[in-house]
Amino acid sequence: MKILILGADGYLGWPTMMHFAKQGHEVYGIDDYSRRLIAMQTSSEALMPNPNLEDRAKLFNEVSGLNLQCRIGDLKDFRLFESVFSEFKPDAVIHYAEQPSAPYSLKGYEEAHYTLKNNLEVTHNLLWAVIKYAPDCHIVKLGTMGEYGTPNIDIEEGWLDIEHKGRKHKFLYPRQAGSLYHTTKVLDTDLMWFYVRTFNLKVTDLMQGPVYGLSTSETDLDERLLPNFHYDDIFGTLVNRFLVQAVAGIPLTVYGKGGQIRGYLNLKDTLQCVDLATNNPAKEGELKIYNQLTETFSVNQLADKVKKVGDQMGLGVEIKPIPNPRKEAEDHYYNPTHTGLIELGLQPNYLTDDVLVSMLEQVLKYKNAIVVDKIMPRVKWNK
Ligand code: USQ
Repeated sequence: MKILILGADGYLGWPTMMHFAKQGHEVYGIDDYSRRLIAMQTSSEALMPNPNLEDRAKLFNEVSGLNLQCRIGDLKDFRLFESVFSEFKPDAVIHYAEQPSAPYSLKGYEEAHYTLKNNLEVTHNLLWAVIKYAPDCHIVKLGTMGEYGTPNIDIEEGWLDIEHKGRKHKFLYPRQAGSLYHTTKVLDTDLMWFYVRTFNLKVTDLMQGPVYGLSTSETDLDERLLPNFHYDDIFGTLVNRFLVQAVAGIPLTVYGKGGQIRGYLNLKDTLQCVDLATNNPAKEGELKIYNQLTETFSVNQLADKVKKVGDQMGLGVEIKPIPNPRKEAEDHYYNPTHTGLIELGLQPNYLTDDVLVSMLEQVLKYKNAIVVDKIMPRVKWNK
């Protein structure tokens, strides 16, 4: 297949580029380096040095012999889509090109406005590029489990059958997100559903939970191919942050009561899921939705797991709850269905002690690069 990856320089985008090339596909990636820029502006740089996208592509070519095409540009400009679609004619587009940080989206007006504008305009431009230039192209869009929020009923896989006054209808499962970033993903979903039912597009929406890890078959080829691994309060996701805190000797930053439950997955499983979704495309006029997670944990359970393994490695890990900077439920029901991707063949890599040990060993190699000032929450919206 000809696969176009939007957001190719990101934590998920870069490993996805290498993965699809390894599977024998023709891969083209686009990125505007906005994550690198925001990281610099907010002192939130990643732990390991990451060569720029074109240099990474050259390195990957040297170690694997495989070719990655790259382009740096802003997908808010529809002319970039027009140029790439007429040149490359993708069979599938993997869309990661969004501002992905909940704290950044609520840092202030400028950041909120940027997140809203960037995320919706890129999604909307993509939909029109497909309508105009490649109506058969399958869009695989990264959504988020956070779109659903934490309702007091089971979370279904995207849709809900409603019976009301004796009549039945199937609707998108209700969404009520906990940050502006997550809300842009809800709005994306509505945009996609409108264009799917109106223009018969083929779209798969992957409702993903927080991802952890840095190892994939391809990143293991060379340290310089590692994804951008963040541990700061802006881009760092929970497990990655806890690993770095354990190594740096900083008490694990449990926010509030620590009863917040989310559905987590290993970076390796993100690649499996995106691969399965791409190889099992939606039909014309279909919006397929999968809940992309492999297991659920509360913040406290994760802190305990990291402490147990860290202590066995002699790190002397402490846990210290701090006031929650976010407005979110700290003690709630959470039971999301996640069978769709398993039925397609997903073989989960669970968060075992061995997986934690190997991630801690990787982080230990970069212990001296950890900047402690990046760890405590600097953005608060729980006023
Ligand atoms: N949390 C802590 N301590 C910390 C950091 C986070 O207790 O030091 C808590 C948060 O309050 C939250 C949970 O851990 O309850 C998860 O936080 P997170 O920062 O790992 O995840 P989140 O902000 O929700 O966002 C991340 C990605 C986002 C993706 C989302 C999936 O940044 O792009 O969409 O995970 S989900 O959470 O399912 O919506």
